[in-house]
Amino acid sequence: MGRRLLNMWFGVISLFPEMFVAVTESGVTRRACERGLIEVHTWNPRDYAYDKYQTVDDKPYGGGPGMLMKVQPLSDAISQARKAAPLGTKVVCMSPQGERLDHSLVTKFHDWGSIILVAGRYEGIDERVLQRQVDLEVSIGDYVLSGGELPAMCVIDAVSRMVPGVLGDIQNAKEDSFAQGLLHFPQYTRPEIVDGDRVPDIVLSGDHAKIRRWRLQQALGRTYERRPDLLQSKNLQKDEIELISSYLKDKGLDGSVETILNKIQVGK
Ligand code: 21W
Repeated sequence: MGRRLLNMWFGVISLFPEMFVAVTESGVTRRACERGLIEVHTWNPRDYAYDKYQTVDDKPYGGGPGMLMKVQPLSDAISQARKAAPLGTKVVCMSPQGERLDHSLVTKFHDWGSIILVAGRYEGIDERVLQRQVDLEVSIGDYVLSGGELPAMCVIDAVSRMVPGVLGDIQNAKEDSFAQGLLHFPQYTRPEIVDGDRVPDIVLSGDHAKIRRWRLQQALGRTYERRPDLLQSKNLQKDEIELISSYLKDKGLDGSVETILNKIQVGK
């Protein structure tokens, strides 16, 4: 039962395991499954509900709208998944109350080598399941979804991209924009002109040093304009500030170094 080093094992607890074909049957994650670079296994709490109606939900004590996932079927599904998982596999519950998913958390999950993702439905999960069987709660952002399945698939997709071989030789996860901590530069493909809109001359120049410099300038400038929060922890070098300055001046905006530093430190 030896998992080849570097590959990733995903266990999923869900009342809708069929949703996970979105990762197992499409795109790079499908190829990763076919080549054994990732494994996605599902356990359905419904299969561990033994009453006539296979009940998996119940009313909240203390009242309130909606239903909760009841303890026993969910708890048994998690226990079964743990038995099949590599020893020491952590259990992560997708939850609006969780820590926000970002690139560093994705990297941490990849380093674990295996993970069990719990996708909840209804209005939530009995707190004792979280206390007894869950190591960490993770949210994908401050908006309300109908369940934890789409967030779990976000984790599977993002972590899978870090597994060597999943992206092929061309692409390198380390060059992905969030690995760099910057937004991506603008990209263009044929044709050269679309309704009079030209691809920038530099990109067509064939001067790769210049193109690299322009892309860095665009990545820094866009990050400064759209996500200044990403630059706060980056400790920008003088030449990087200069690139932001020239980016802003090219657009007819205030490119003074003082304004730039101020916006980055204050954060917006
Ligand atoms: C959402 C369950 C909200 C319970 C009426 C008014 C997992 C998620 C989820 C869900 C509530 C994630 C309420 C970002 C998400 C998830 C289902 C609580 C209270 N009811 N990341 N207010 N967003 N969502 N509802 O929704 O399971 S990770």
